[in-house]
Amino acid sequence: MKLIIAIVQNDDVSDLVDALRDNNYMSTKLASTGGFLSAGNTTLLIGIEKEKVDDVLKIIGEICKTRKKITTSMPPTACCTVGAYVPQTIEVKVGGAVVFVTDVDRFEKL
Ligand code: 2BA
Repeated sequence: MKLIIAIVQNDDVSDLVDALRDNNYMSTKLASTGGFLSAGNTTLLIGIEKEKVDDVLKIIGEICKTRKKITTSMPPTACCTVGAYVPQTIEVKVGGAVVFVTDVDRFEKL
């Protein structure tokens, strides 16, 4: 058995969970926050048989879209600042999805 951990953008979650359910794949949604943008995203846990991993990855790839996000650079620490700080904006591409596939040693429903 495998566990797919998929970090997806909140805008894609509803469609993705629906598509997984339509294909008889169970998933668990966890609210999460990206370390770089400090913005909310969603982590899905999907436990499945090894042979079905590619099918699930295909569904994720079809639904999760790449988007551009604008973020503002952090101000330097007060100790080193001389004069006014002018924030810089940075554009980053987020997604479609960041996916980890791991082995499951044991799966039980107790
Ligand atoms: P965030 O950490 O908020 O990152 C959002 C996007 O910012 C990333 O998109 C990437 O394009 C950019 N980014 C991240 N760190 C950066 C840096 N040090 N310098 C410049 N740009 C940077 P994605 O790569 O699509 O990642 C989307 C979200 O997936 C991430 O949100 C994070 O929550 C998660 N993630 C990505 N890689 C991960 C990893 N290796 N381990 C755990 N979570 C990861």
